[in-house]
Amino acid sequence: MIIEIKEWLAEAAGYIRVSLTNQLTVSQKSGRTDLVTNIDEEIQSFFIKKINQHYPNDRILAEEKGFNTIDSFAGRVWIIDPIDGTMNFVMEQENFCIMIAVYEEGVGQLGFIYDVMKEELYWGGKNYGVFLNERKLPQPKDVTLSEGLIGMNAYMYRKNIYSAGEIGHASMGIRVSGCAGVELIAMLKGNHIGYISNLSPWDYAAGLVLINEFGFKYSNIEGKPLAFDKREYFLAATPAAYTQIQEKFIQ
Ligand code: 2AM
Ligand code: CA
Ligand code: CA
Ligand code: CA
Repeated sequence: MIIEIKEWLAEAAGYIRVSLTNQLTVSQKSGRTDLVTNIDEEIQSFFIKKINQHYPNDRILAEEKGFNTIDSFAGRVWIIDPIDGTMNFVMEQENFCIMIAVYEEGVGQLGFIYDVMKEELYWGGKNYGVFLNERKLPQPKDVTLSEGLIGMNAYMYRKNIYSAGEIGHASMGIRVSGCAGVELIAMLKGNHIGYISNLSPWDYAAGLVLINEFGFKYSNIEGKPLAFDKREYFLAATPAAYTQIQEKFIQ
């Protein structure tokens, strides 16, 4: 399964890179800053077709076009974000990812975050470790809040939602990439100590499999398990920073 998924990702990423030379069709979803392109939809359809061909009994949860709810997490479930960071895709032509997760009976088994323009695939599985392309990544250090950079959602920072502004000021600095995948990659590399945002299940499903391998802590921002059925405020961090954020700023 891992080899197959890697082949699909390589094919999809190649298609996306070529598509950047053509005119994109960009539409608004809920508003001016919530975009979808023809490529998001084509890439999602590509993966759904592959999964239906090879694993016809599996369920699929994906961001676009009628796949964004699921009746049950029983059996094997694929969770797909065909382009994470669509705004970056449209405006920057970089800093966007393809994300795929495989869950079984609600437990994350495999996660893939592909930074398309850097051609960097971060992937791994339960009790398997985390890899960047073919190289196994080392465990990041358990750094405290005051010692590291933290990724944040710009709106939460600006409005100080759940004290995001104060948490940022207690850290070494905030970073805002506009892409959940890029933020979770920064944690896997040990560059960021955490990430605070407002996310849907396809934004975090793959990343959780990977950060879990490294012992990062994660939950909704109030400390409850992530629901996987709605958008909610999200916190992931090193164990040390997670505890500090919960105790000092949230509760
Ligand atoms: P997306 O590009 O796949 O929609 C930063 O905005 C991050 O939050 C991105 O990873 C983006 O994923 C995600 N996000 C989730 N819901 C969003 C929304 N309604 N508007 C903008 N970004 C959203
Ligand atoms: Ca979107
Ligand atoms: Ca996303
Ligand atoms: Ca998306």
